Amino acid sequence: MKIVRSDLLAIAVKEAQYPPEAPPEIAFAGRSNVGKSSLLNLLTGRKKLARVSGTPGKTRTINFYSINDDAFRIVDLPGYGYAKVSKSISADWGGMIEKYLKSRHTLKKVVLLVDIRHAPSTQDVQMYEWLKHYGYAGLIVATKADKVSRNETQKNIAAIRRTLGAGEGDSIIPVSTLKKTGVDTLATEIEKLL
Ligand SMILES: Nc1nc2c(ncn2[C@@H]2O[C@H](COP(=O)(O)OP(=O)(O)O)[C@@H](O)[C@H]2O)c(=O)[nH]1
Ligand SMILES: [Mg+2]
Repeated sequence: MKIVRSDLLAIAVKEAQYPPEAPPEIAFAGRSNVGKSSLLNLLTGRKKLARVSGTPGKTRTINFYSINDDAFRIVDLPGYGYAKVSKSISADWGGMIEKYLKSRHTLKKVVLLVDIRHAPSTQDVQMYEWLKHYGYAGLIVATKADKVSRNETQKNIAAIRRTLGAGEGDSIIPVSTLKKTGVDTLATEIEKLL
C-alpha cells in the first residue's frame, strides 16, 4: 500500500462532529508524546499533516484523516497520561475514546503506540484492556526504537507483550520516525486489515 494522498477530514470532540461512516478506519492511540503525530506524518509522507509537539498533552480532539481519496481513514485519538492535564480533562479523554470505540461501525483496528524504552503505564494497560474488550486489540507499535540497542529492542518488546497481556500472535512493531524504520512493516499490517 502506498499512501499518495492524505487530508484532514474532521476534528471532533463529540459524536455529532464525526464524519459520516464510510471507508474503514484505523485509529492510533497512545499516551501524549509517544510519537503518534510523527508516525502519522512519516506514514503519509507529509511532514506537517499532524502537529508534532514539544509540549505534551495538546491534542484533545479526535482527528480524522482521509487517506488516498477516502480509500480508508486514519483516526488520531487524543493522547493520555500527561500529568498536568486536569482530572476533568482526563475523564473527558476516557469518555471521548470509549464513545468512539463503542459507536464506530467502520472502525477496523486500533494501533496502540507505546514507548519502547519503558514498561507500558497503567493507562496503556487500561487502554489495551478496552481495546480487547471492544475487539480492536492486537496491533502494537513500539515507538522511538532508535533510542535502544538491538538487544534491548527484543527484550523490551517481550516486556511490552507481557505487561499488556498481548497474545503471541499479536504484532508489536518497533518503529523509529527518526531513522525511518519499521514504518513499511506497519503499512503492510494496515493493508492486511483493509
Ligand atoms: N528519537 C525519536 N524521537 C521521536 C520519535 N518519534 C517522535 N519523537 C519525538 O517525540 C516527541 C513527541 O512526538 P509527537 O509525534 O508530537 O508525539 P504525540 O504527542 O504522540 O503526537 C517529539 O519531540 C518528537 O520529535 C522517534 O522515533 N525517535
Ligand atoms: Mg500528536
